[in-house]
Amino acid sequence: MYQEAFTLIENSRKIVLVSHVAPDGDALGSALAFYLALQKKGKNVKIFNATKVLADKYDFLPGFDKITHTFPLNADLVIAFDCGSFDRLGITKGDFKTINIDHHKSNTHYADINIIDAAHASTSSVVFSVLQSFGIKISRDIASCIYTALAEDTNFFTTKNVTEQVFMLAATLTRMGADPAFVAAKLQHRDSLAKVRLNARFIDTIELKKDGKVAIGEVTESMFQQTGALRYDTTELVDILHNMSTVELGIFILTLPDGNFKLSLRSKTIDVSQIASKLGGGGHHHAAGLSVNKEKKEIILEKILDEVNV
Ligand SMILES: [Mn+2]
Repeated sequence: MYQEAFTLIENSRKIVLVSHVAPDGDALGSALAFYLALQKKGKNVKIFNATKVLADKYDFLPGFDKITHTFPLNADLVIAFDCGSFDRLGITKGDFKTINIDHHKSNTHYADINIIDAAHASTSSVVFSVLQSFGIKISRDIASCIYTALAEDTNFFTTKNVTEQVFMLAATLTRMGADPAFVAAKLQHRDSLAKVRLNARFIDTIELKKDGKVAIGEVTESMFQQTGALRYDTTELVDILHNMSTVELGIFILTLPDGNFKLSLRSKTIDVSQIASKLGGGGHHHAAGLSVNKEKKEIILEKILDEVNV
């Protein structure tokens, strides 16, 4: 499959790299690593994301300023990163071939070539293998992108999929020039006061269900207006729920501008990927998400609670 992907890339004239909407560090780091690698190969390559305002904590990633929000014309190859389903790319199907590089168990294999490996802790780890198989030298900037993605997606090497191999990869990337303390400082020590104030409002909404085994909390549209926080300031809120000692499942509810909802699920043991997939979403065993129509919020919450037999 790596060989097929390599041939397709070699034969393509205009390549666009895309990651999922509301991208996290793994989505951006993976796409940027590939971008830098293809640029070095002399390919005509562009990097696109459908979300117009990206989290500024990623602004230190090499190539961040090259990300465009207008889908380039006349692409003959689109490569998707860290994205489990085509609709999360925020683009329409076109006259181009597709490659899908990901590590989500729930990935729907929507591309012409699908390089999906759920054994990897991050999409960037898959990207590392792919670039090595292509014989591309991993520069310091590429290593930094891959490392950042790996560190963030494993919650700084604390998730259940962190193995000896993950640390070996982190060590290799560090040897190649990634700087763990620099990355940690950029990602973790740059919160705005608005974000801290949003955390406080969110914490006030938390409710426990099922004898404290399920925690639900939400952020409404008015909280953004009250605090000045931005949508991407909410990505870690679900961890506050999941971090409580009695909680097996955290459910974070985010109200979207159109009144619909996005739910993020985090669990300690149960398979939330399966729950989310049944309801039209997807993700990993311990972390998943789904979109919910405004009329269906209570019904979907009931369904999720019914799935939890704790
Ligand atoms: Mn990922």
